[in-house]
Amino acid sequence: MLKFTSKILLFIFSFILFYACSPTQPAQKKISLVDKKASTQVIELYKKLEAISKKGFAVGHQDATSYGLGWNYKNDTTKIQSDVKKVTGDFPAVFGFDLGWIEIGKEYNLDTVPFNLMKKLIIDAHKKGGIITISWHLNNPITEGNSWDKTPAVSSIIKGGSEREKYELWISRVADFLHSLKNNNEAIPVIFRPFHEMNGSWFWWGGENCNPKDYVTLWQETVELLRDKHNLHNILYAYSPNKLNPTDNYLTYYPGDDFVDILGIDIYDFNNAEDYIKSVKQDLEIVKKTAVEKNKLYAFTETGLESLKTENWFTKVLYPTIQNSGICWVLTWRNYDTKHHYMPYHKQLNETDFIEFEKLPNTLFLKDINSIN
Ligand code: BMA
Repeated sequence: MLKFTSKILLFIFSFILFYACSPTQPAQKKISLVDKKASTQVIELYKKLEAISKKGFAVGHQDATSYGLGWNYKNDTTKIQSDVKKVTGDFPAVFGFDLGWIEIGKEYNLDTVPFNLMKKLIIDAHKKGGIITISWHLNNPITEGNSWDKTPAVSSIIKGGSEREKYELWISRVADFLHSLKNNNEAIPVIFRPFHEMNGSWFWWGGENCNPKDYVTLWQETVELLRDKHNLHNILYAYSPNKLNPTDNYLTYYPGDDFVDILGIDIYDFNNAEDYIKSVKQDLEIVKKTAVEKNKLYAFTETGLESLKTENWFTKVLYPTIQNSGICWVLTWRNYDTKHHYMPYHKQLNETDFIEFEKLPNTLFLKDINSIN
């Protein structure tokens, strides 16, 4: 038997030898997720997003398969369609859904998508290799008005608040839905993006309607309810403020490194390409810098130009602005009707431009992300 001191020397020697022989590549930074018990699929999703960001960016669409111009899945569940697919021949890589109204026990969300069909579409998107991102336009818990009812409510739903019990019930309904997302008995990994655009004052959880301290508490307690009380381990959490105004700080409402997996931002083009390009460039630079410091991924969580009236918007406005930004994905908002849509459809002004956009080297649609390992 070796003597104790010899054992220590042997250990130190093996340690030095091991590192001396290791490849010279810099050590990969360790992934640190909000959920230390995150499923293998969640870890794989995170790595996939990282791999995507090195090749370009995944292209996403809100309610991509739920409805589009002239069709609605709930009226014909025999085929799964998408305006993006109709125009380009491929599905988007990211599929956005919204859980608004699940909290009040409705059978359909605030945009009339039935939750049982949403579940089918999420499972289908996952089976296709797509990435799922879920927002939540929840009602105001004080008034039961919608998300845009500005009556302050956040302090009432955090621990000790008068509506806490109601909020816990609401969360349990969200949890039940997220628990039900299964493929071959395995939980489908999703990106959850609640309480978005909190630096604006249009939702009850943001700006003048809520103070940042309570917002952070609400976020942290929401994560704890989903992760620890409801044992959900299929979630990545995304934080997404709206476009930063000159006095805004990206981190004012930041719930902390232990409560956020992906940094995001929402910026729309309000028919002013010049302003849009400037804000997107400026703000994505801030998001990138913050994400790099924190060793987290980042994404352009919502964007678009309502009705797409600017010609060549995708190739001339969006693409050059985000091409080298390092985002994992960009998601445009929903195609509701001819006045409220953010992706082209057949004969829409930007149809051919979007076909060109799909062919560009950095735009990754469903087939493209399926060939990334
Ligand atoms: C908004 C609009 C609304 C919609 C909401 C949630 O930006 O599209 O019509 O209800 O998103 O999807």
